[in-house]
Amino acid sequence: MTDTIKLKARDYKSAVKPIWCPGCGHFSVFNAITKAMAALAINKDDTVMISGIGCSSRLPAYVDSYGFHGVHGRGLAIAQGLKVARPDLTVLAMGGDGDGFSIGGNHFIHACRRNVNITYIAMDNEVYGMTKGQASPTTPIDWDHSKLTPHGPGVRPFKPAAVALAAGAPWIARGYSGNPNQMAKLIAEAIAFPGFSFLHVLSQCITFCPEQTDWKAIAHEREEPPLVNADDAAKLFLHEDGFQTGLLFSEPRATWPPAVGGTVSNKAAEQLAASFRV
Ligand SMILES: Cc1ncc(C[n+]2csc(CCOP(=O)(O)OP(=O)(O)O)c2C)c(N)n1
Ligand code: SF4
Repeated sequence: MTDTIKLKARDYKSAVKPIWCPGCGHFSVFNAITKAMAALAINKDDTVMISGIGCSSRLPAYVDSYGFHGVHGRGLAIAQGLKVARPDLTVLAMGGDGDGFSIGGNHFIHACRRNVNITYIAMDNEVYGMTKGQASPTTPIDWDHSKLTPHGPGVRPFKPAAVALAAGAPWIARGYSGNPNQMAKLIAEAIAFPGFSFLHVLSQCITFCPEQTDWKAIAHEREEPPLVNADDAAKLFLHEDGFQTGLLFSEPRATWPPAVGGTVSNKAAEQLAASFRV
């Protein structure tokens, strides 16, 4: 089936209803994704959402496109493999801070380095929401709400934008669940960017971190244009407060895999597909 009429954001929602807690920031990311898909008039049949495991990773089920709810921390591996095999598809990977920066941290680093043309949306609520509120890699050092870390995790939080930059990500932006229109714009830009686009979203977990409603007063849109030089971006990411939103860094570079004429890799993919047929 090919879409022939211009679809609205709601047309990109599947019949599956989200089971997130009322007030969860992931609703906002979901709405922004469907808005961006409508703005770009994306063909659902050519689009795939891929995730790991977590509350945030439920998102592909709610979008009326192809989807793959993968294994914890492995969404990026699946997404990159798919894009390499089917470069014609629009591929979005997504998940939480636990999924992407803890168990999936190595995939994150190498996805930034490899620069396959996909979009990665990390919904960061600084906690493991699905497993009931343990500290994650981005939890503040003194967050003392979990019985497992009653005095706080005691380790410095991971800085996703700084790590992405150091690993070679060519496009880095930050959104906030309280600003869905800005997020929709960023997602559309991320999809259009020719390379690995990393969107770090501050997405509140209202259940285990109710104090994150304070983000409303802290998150602020960056007024300056995106940085185009990694040295400047390094200074920004190491010293900023982490609540600056917008497109922060963009420096396009060659994607992987390099063009090889197509026939060799297509043949390999055809042989692999044939081996699965009975
Ligand atoms: C291999 C493996 N280890 C651990 C788990 C348990 N587990 C499920 S979701 C999750 C963390 C989810 O946190 P996050 O990715 O931050 O997403 P959120 O639920 O906060 O959106 C964990 C540890 C699992 N499913 N598989
Ligand atoms: S536990 Fe937190 S992350 Fe999970 S659905 Fe509820 S509010 Fe969202």
